[in-house]
Amino acid sequence: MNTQDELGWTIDRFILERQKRFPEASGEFTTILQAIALAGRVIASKVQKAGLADVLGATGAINVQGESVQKLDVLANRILIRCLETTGHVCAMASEESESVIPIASSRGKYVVLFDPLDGSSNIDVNISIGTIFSIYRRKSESGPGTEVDCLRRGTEQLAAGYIIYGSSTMLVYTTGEGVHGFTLDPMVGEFFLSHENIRIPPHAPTYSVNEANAPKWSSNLRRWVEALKSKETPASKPYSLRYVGTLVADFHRTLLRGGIFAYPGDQSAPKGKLRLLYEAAPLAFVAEAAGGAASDGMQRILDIEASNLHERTPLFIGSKEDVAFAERFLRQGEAHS
Ligand code: P6P
Repeated sequence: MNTQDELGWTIDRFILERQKRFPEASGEFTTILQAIALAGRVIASKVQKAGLADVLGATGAINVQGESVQKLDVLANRILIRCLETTGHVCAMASEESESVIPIASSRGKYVVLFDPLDGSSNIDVNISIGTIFSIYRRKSESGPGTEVDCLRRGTEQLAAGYIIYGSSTMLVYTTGEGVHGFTLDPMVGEFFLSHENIRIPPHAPTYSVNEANAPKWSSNLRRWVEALKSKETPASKPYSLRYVGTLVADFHRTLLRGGIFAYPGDQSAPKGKLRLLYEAAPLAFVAEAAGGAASDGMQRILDIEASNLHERTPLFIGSKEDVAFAERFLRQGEAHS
């Protein structure tokens, strides 16, 4: 794309331009991506002034994850549902904030959208980056409101996936499998403009991102992996630095652009880790692989895992291909009896 175009490539122009390359592509799918971009703009406007408006803090409610629900979580969830249901092309949604599938009444929609409306919400009140993660599938059922059958999918079936990061700037990053593209919100114009075309993740980089406070609960293989990262025997042939924001979208975005590895492993108290397969790990895995990276649960490719329930968790190792492979070599060793 000629990004020197004086108008700039808005996400709408970009999607429509690329849609021309795929004559069979329906405008319906494009409309869904545009609805997500609209939701992102509205959520960004709420996040940017969260400290001023009465949207900080917790609602007092506890969500299906057993976590305290922050007001912006609820707002972001409602905004995404509203933007998507009005497209008329979505037959069902699933959200971290909703215990069960959100069916869209009398829908002829052909698509399903799964999302974490506001990842990292515990960081809202201390002005640390947060994000929205989304995943789009074509429905499996024939007609009518979508059901769990439409939502419990394998990551390789995704049509598109991406995230919006609300940070020093607001960026929307997505892929349909044909490259990964980033758009930065110009708040003066209220539009996302192409800023990072065809993002490629470096094959390795000397950065790892994991919460080492959990190390006492880790397996011996996991501990050996992290110790190896502090030696010169690494894919980058030098000791790695630790960077950890504590918001998945922020830690992943840095890893996508600069390389390295993010991990949220399982441990003795949570064998499947903390992160969700359907609306956190799988969409980011689609983005990582489309950018030339990798994503694994330590044993298998994230995108090959078929979900058996909406909110199931998975360990996640994601980032540069060589760094993920390096981690897998340790994790696949027979467990030492330690
Ligand atoms: P911990 C945020 O609450 C989140 O779900 C992810 O965004 C983030 O990667 C993870 O939890 C951080 O968890 O246990 O390190 O605080």
